[in-house]
Amino acid sequence: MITDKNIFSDAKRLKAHLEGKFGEVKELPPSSAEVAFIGRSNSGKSSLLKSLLNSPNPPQVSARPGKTRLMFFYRIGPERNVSLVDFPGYGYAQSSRVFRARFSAMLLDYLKSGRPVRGLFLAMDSRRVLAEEELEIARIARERKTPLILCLNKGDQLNQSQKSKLIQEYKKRDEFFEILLVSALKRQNLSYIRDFIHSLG
Ligand SMILES: Nc1nc2c(ncn2[C@@H]2O[C@H](COP(=O)(O)OP(=O)(O)OP(=O)(O)O)[C@@H](O)[C@H]2O)c(=O)[nH]1
Ligand SMILES: [Mg+2]
Repeated sequence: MITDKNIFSDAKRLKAHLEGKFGEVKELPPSSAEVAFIGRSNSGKSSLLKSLLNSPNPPQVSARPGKTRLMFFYRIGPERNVSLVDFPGYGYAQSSRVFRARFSAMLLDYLKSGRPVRGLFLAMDSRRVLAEEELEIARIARERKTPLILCLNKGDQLNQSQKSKLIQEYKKRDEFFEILLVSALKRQNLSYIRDFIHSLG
């Protein structure tokens, strides 16, 4: 678990452009390597991408859960052929049953597709505990041998003793390729994610 508090600078942000927004996995453009930002609604997927990317069309962030309703497909470039997908979140109780089912189906379709997914960044509010959805994602990632990186987000909301406790707890887990304690808002500890994406291009 990465616990140093390095602040992610503007100079390190990845140049990206939004290639499109898609409601179905089969509509996604071809790519040779991609990573996806997945997780519960309101966990900060779009915020993480917003802090990581330098894009004329940055991901939309909202305090209201259920903001991202399509897959936002970004291409890192121009010299790298890596794509990033910002997913709608699952588990938002207030959205209609139809929407909830659609978002879960979208994610499952994606995870079970033959797309060249080189890494999955699973965002989670660090004040929550792992739920069945995250464990199910971990099972699928293991099956498809895709590195699953758990991003415990909103670390800025924890005090030092809460952070230490969290680190102790997560040390015992073995479902994840890596566990990061981050803050999208304060841009803390984002270098690992950036370097991972960078290494794919
Ligand atoms: N304090 C704090 N708030 C954060 C952080 N990251 C995101 N947020 C807030 O959490 C809320 C949700 O952020 P989003 O990035 O829209 O979350 P999302 O996971 O993309 O949500 P959906 O698109 O609905 O699935 C917003 O109010 C953000 O400002 C963080 O690191 N710290
Ligand atoms: Mg979003």
